[in-house]
Amino acid sequence: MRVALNLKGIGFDRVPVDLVAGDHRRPAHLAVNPQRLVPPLQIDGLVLTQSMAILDYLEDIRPQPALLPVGPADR
Ligand SMILES: N[C@@H](CCC(=O)N[C@@H](CS)C(=O)NCC(=O)O)C(=O)O
Repeated sequence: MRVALNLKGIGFDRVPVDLVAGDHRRPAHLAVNPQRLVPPLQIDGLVLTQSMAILDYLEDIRPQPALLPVGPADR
């Protein structure tokens, strides 16, 4: 996700979540993602919680530069 955000020039703030320490099970993270998983992305008033959905959303709102080649075979 960070690679895609950087590639597309979309600024973001990182919120470290230490899985080993159990940060993802604490109220602060559960308030963002009750699924207790990382990475969530808060953007445009939304909270996206699945990596593929996040990449798909970023591709939609900022098509260039594209994450994937145009042709199906190249993809
Ligand atoms: N389907 C989710 C999976 C996310 C996921 O499994 N994240 C792991 C870290 S890579 C996680 O949050 N693990 C914490 C746990 O399972 O308790 C996605 O693609 O974003």
